[in-house]
Amino acid sequence: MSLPIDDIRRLADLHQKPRHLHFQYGTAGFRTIGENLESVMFKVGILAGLRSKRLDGHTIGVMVTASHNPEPDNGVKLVDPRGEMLEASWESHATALANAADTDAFIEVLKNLVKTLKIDLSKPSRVVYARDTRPSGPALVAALEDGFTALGVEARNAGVTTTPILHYLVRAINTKSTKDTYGDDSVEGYMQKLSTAFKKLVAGKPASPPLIIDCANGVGAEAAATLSKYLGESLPLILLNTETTTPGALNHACGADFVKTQQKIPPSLSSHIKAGQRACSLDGDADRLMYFYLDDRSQFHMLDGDKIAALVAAFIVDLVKSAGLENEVRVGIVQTAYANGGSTKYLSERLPVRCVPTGVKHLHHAAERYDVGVYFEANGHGTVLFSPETQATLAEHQPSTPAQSTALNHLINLTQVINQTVGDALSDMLLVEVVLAHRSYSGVEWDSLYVDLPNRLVKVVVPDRSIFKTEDAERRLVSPSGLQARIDDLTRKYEAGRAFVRPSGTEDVVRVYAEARLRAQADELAYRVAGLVYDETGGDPATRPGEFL
Ligand code: NG1
Ligand code: ZN
Repeated sequence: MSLPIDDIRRLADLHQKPRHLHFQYGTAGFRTIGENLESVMFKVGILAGLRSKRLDGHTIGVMVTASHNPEPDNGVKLVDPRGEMLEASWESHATALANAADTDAFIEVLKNLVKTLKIDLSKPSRVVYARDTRPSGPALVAALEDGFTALGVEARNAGVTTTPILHYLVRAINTKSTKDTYGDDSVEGYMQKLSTAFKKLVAGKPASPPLIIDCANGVGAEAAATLSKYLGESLPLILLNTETTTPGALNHACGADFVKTQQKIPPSLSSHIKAGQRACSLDGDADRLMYFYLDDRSQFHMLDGDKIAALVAAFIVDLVKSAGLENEVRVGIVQTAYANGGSTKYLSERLPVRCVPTGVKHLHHAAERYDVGVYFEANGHGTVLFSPETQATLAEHQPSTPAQSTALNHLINLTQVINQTVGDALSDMLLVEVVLAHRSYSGVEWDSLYVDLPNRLVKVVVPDRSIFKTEDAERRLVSPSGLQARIDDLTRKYEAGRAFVRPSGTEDVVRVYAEARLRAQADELAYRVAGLVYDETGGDPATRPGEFL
């Protein structure tokens, strides 16, 4: 069987690549201004179909979103059959297809792929797809659907939903009626699974005061509203920033990325939040989560991905011990260089900690190597993975006391409340609420597990970020030569100073991170390192260091 060239050609002609643009499938898939992405969507439709054929007709996911980016941006990423990110070796195939200049070139690349990857075109191809609430979404989805039509893909439209729900659906569809069944393959199935496990985990605990959720004016607002109905009185939620149809509102002065990068409360929440009341922010596709609270003096306290990892990991370790499984089940943590030094110190005194390069695929794969792998990026993206062996151990273990039995049941329910396919703001939120309820913690006690070092993240626009090469999980530069030594000389002058420079995988910038004992020192170190980067590369004068955060 060969490719349906006529259908592909006819539809490809309708979705021509803009001449001047180069696309790259990076850590977040393809991501750029939405109106430039139509040709990419069409091609991704075909690529997803081919990947499904290559994997024997297993269902592949396609998510149309630009996450925490501003509203004019959009993007697309593929999801592999177990609900995980696309296998890394296919990223370059995606890039090659997206950059084929015209229909002829595109068909050539397709034929080559089919040949070199030995794709059996007679296999079925199945895809499930969804989008977030961005205005550019419908047109892009239409282009994606043309890609499905061109290849004859059996495509299931999951409508407007969050990234993690789409990942859940992919896994649920592919494990349906198997021993690894993940849940019913519907949004209701997801809601039912999470809320049922949550209710069991908090049964008998005093009711929590209401939790404020900043929904970033994105698709998380709809999912959170549905979840709230399933949770009922077990967790009262107050949903704010739910304006999914107001132009320009998405991620604007709100959401998880705003909270993390600005290190302050979204102004839209100020009049709603009382001293001590906990609140959290989702990002635009609900896969990142940031908690925070205001203290009695209205001081803002941020509980980011590192604080979530610390809270959750310690809780799981305690449950493993109480269940009598400390010799069988080893809990470990995965972080990136952006993890606050305070968190790394706290965690490594208690657990094995690994540092990996930025990007969910690195974290996820490293976490799979532990029996229970807890991974969170400081920006609030993360989850907990229980290895198949550990899940079997939990299912088979015979507790010898009632206390062991209770702890074991809690662990089993945690495997259900946690979305193990990908970071999931709503699932992570339930997980945090479980731990807070069990520990009787408010934000204050949680925050006091360790003290964050003041830190600053800045970006520098440079003519060519590809000259920046790193090693040691991106903590050191190997190129441009000599720059790392100058960063080291500078960093040594600051108490508890740490700084590193890496090229972004999602934006055309170089990122500079610095932390130090005192706020003013962290800021100064960040700006001085940014200055070094700027001097090295003759950065764009419009973006001198110190003028951007
Ligand atoms: P880049 O642009 O490579 O720094 C950003 C985030 C990552 C990850 C990806 C994917 C920071 C500093 N970087 O990557 O952690 O979330 O986006 O969305 O937060
Ligand atoms: Zn996101």
